[in-house]
Amino acid sequence: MAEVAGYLWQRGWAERNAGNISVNINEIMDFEISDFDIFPFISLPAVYPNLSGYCFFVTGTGKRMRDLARKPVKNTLILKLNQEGNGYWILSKKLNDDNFLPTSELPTHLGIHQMIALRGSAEKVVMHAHTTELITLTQSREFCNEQTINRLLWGMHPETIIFVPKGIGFVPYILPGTADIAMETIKALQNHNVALWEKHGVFAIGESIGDTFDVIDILAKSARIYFLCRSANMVPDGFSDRQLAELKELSANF
Ligand code: 2HA
Ligand code: ZN
Repeated sequence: MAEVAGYLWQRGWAERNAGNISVNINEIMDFEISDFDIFPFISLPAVYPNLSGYCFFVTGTGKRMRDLARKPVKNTLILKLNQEGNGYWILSKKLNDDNFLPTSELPTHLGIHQMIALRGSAEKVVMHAHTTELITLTQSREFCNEQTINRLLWGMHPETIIFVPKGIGFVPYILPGTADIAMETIKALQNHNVALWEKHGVFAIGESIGDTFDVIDILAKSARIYFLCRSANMVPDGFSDRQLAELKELSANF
């Protein structure tokens, strides 16, 4: 997580406290805890029954990716949901420690992890970043729909359709941190690995932190090629439908 947090900062996708990451570490947290009273307990505004007892490694609220890159322990926490799935203990802090809370986007992160648990797929990581190139696209109505945005991004570079064959799901602007944006993001991630929030950033899911970053990086590269063409006063040709179909076929064998 520290390595990728450094990349997010270097790419300019994590200004100030922007971005957050959560990892489902349930499979590696297999020890028993006898005394939960020594840990801070926080109630959740929603219930996540499919995450009952689950453990997550998450970035802290207000923490900076550039700090996390150097000092991961000081900027992250480990939490464990209770049996009801409506609250959690912060296992990495004692009651009298200098506590901080998980990311402000926790409702969206948990909602996504719950969707993954329900369908039983292998993704463990949820990553949010303020990917400048992709945000820029959403500043124009013209690109604020899945069809246009995916056709454009796939057309810029062969790897985009190979590694992101499902494209991105588009989420129209909603106030961040709310139950509404969580719901729309979960919907978008049912058939995509990346959801693009209008005028804000991306939410991506993947099996490892590295792979999740890679998908965001590939999409941003496509957007960058598009903008470089436009700023050189060129209208990019993109790939033809036939070329894209051929690449998609190739991706199926990857
Ligand atoms: O973690 O990016 O959307 C800060 C944010 C909120
Ligand atoms: Zn954000």
